[in-house]
Amino acid sequence: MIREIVTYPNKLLKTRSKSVEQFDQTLHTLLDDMYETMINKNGIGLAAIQVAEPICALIINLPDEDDKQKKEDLLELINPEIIEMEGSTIYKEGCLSVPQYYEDVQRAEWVRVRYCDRFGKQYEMECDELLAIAVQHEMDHLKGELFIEKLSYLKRKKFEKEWKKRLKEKK
Ligand code: Y12
Ligand code: CO
Repeated sequence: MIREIVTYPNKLLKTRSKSVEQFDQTLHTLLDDMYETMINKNGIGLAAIQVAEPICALIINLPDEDDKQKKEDLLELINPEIIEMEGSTIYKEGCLSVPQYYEDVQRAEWVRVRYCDRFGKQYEMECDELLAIAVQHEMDHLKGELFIEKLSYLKRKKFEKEWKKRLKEKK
């Protein structure tokens, strides 16, 4: 089922998500719905809070070298923790909760993440390039943070002005 995506400035996006304790059918249905919702909106990553579920669950589905998003490449990270990070990189990020806005964000270039799959089995994964960025972006959602909070003062001011104008035009 496709769920509604919570968009900025909805305060729900500021929620600190809670750890998952039950790896049950409710979680599996949420993850399946998140995948359907993300693909429907041409996204490559989504956190549960973006569909109004404040739990530590996120999905990432990066396109392959032919620019195709394959379900077999889908990553589901439950209760993720970054246990090591190195380097620094800048990437122009976008977010389904802040549609049609992209801006450069600085993040670690490499991270090691510990997480559980949908059945509660624990794994560790090393991430670089786009995956490292996606993992950090999605994990920020679990802390109630958006990429726009990482912008410089001036860029943030410009964003707020543009966003207010856009919301007015929508009315
Ligand atoms: C690198 C940087 C950021 C991430 C986080 C995941 N971000 C996304 O999946 C963003 C997708 C996105 C898609 C949009 O398209 C539609 O809504 C149809 C969009 O809005 C438009 O451009 C119209 C904005 C963002 C992972 C890796
Ligand atoms: Co996002």
